[in-house]
Amino acid sequence: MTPKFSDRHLLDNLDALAQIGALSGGGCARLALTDEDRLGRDLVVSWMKELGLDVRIDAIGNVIGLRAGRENLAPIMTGSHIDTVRTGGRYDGNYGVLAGLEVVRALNAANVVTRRPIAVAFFTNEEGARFQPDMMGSLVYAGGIGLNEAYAAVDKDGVSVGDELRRIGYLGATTPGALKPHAFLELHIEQGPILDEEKVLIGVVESVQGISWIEYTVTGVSNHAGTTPMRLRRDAGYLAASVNLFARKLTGEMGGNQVATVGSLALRPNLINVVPNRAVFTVDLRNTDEAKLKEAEARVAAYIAEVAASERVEVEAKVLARFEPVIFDAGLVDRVEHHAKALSLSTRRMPSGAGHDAQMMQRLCPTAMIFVPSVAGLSHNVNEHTKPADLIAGAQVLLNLMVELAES
Ligand code: HGY
Ligand code: MN
Ligand code: MN
Repeated sequence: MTPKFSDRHLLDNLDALAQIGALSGGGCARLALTDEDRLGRDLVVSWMKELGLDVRIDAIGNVIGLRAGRENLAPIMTGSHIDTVRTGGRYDGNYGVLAGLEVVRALNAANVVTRRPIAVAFFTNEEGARFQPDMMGSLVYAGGIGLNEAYAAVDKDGVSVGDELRRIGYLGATTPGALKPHAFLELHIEQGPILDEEKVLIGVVESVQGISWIEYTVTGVSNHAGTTPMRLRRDAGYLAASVNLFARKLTGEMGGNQVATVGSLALRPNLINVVPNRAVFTVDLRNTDEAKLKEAEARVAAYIAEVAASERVEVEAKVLARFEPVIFDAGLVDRVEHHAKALSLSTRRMPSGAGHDAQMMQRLCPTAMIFVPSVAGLSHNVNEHTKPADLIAGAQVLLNLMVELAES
């Protein structure tokens, strides 16, 4: 008999977690390793302990709650993240972690001990909003970067990951990745408009698109806004602004899945009557096709070099994150589709436009993702919303699939 779970707990816990770093409009802000993140971590750890999970914190602050199985085998793991962006919604990441806890609650309520252990995890700094790269905790877990490289990452104020982990009390003792799952599942909101527009209930995620994050530092010459003729300007802000326009034009020319975002831009001295002598901005490029992503990167770099020469400014580029597209395990993707259809839920196969911890876990074990619709495709926005019935449906698919895998 496959256990059903209590809808109330999932919705109530999502609500309770969203109160930490609450934003008007219903979202929450818990940037990685801030005090808000610590409070969110403490709350979820307390829920893990209430459910009888053996809670382990690893050396990059990933937290794993383990439920023993009948046999001491590699676990079936589910998880996501509970850190958010500054304009975070309440479902991004949080939903997958809390639904994982509901899988445990349902098994406890049904007094079911599965053959394999069950693990529920949240990973450190998935968002990459404060420290880069994103998916940092799962990347360390999967052996993608070393601990020291992760510890050395600093935010805009020069504060490091290592110091912040220590400060909030989450620099744990276990070795990241020591617990290698037999399979990994991540339940997540789509964060895009496809399922909502097509009125489909479950996204069967086959892949995650490639991600390129580059920070550019432009150095020009500050000058008087009124007296300096245009021919004499070395305007750092002009280059930054023109890259944004170029990137938008480039996506139109390339078509397909190519997207481009200049998400952060800081000018100095940032005054109305001074030609900026410094601009620091980021370019986020993504594509499901690695060759096309490389083409987009090359065209942006060539454009920047051209404008830098004509504007006589210096440009320094720093790669903040670069991940190739990831294809999930085909057999596991099929099982996601099977369990959704077995619940008479409409499905469609799709790539993920957003990055996720699952894309790192696929390096370690067969991995797949389950999407539920985002109303109007909104995410990284306080008005992010998914209908309660859709949240419950996605969690039931997760539960049914995990029970099947935990008996394998
Ligand atoms: O940027 C992303 O796709 C993820 O939210 N870190
Ligand atoms: Mn997320
Ligand atoms: Mn996110």
